[in-house]
Amino acid sequence: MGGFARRWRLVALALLGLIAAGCATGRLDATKPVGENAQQIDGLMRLSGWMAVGVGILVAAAVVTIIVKFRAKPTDDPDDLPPQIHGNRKAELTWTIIPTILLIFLTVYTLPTVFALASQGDGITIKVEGQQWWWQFSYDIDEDGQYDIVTANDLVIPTGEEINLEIHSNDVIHSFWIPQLNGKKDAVPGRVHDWRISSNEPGIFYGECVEFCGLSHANMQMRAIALDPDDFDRWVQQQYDGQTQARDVAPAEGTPEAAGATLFETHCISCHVVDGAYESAAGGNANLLSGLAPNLTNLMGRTAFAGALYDTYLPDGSLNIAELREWVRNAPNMKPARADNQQGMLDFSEVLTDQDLDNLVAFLKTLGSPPVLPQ
Ligand code: HEC
Ligand SMILES: [Cu+2]
Repeated sequence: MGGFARRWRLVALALLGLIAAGCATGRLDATKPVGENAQQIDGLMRLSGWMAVGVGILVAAAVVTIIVKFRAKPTDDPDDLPPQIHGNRKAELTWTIIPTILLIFLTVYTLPTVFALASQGDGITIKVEGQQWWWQFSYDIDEDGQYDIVTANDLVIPTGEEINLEIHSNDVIHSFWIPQLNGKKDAVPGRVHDWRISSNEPGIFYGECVEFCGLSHANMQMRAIALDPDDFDRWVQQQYDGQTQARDVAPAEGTPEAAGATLFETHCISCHVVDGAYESAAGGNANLLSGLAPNLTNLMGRTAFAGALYDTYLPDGSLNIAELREWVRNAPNMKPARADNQQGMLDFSEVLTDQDLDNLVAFLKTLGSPPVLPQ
């Protein structure tokens, strides 16, 4: 095979690779909308996409036709030029008017969608807080102005409702995106951005921070867990039960859980809230840039931890003790964070003994009950 053919084979392979990479949608997939908002965006994408395909085919066909039809023939005299023309009113009008009509058509379809997506839904309102590098969600279930439930990384929502989101940032600019539920919305410090999401079917839908926000930006993921309204009510009750448990039920003396609780008070309570007193969760730790650390009251009720980077449960349903224990031992090792401890958890590998770690994990296991999963 000659060098020429080999070069073309390489180019073809590279192109194929590029195309294949575009197909690998993974867990973030905007082409499979499950709610009203994402469906509207998807509809627009398809409309403009197919229009572009049509225009592309027409232009390519015209170029090929012209190349073939007007190519120089061997019999042509190279000095004999064809008639030299400047401007052609008909052609100029055609390629001005057609795109104008296409663009007006697209505008007419796009504008109502833009306004529809920006309007408020009739469902519950959830406060979303982005911070380096995890998401916090706060619910005011009884609508008395106080947050009743605060959770992290798992955004649990009822199906069939337009959920209103109030998107905040506690440090730098982030962007909230769960592709199957709606488009992107920035989280900007000092501002509240209204947004909404919805799902027509129960399921787990993956999302991520999509505005570069520092070291662990790629590890700032989340999961929307859409539950049937009955299951959602069960989840709310489960969260309340977890709060009561954390507040009122102390581990029996002399148990590993009790030893873990004591260690937790010594090493962890400066950042984490576990008593269900959610007001204090927002009180803030002065050492953290965001002021916040995940509320752990219902830790066992979440499918993932550390910015949804790690699964709380293994496929067989058992607790992912190995990674949870390693996280408590040396979190920066499992998720890069700034060395000055302004973000993320501290490295406790020099502080806690193996026995301490076992006791702490035993205590963490008492926080809430296993998640309510979509049916
Ligand atoms: C300096 C503040 C700070 C201290 C002290 C601290 N943490 Fe954390 N912790 C954090 C932050 C911030 C996160 C979120 C990190 C992330 O996801 O990037 C976190 C995350 C966690 C998580 C995962 C929670 C979730 O839902 O994602 C667990 C579990 C946890 N910490 C346990 C502990 C334990 C146990 C201790 C005490 C040994 C401790 N933490 C001490 C700040 C702290
Ligand atoms: Cu971010």
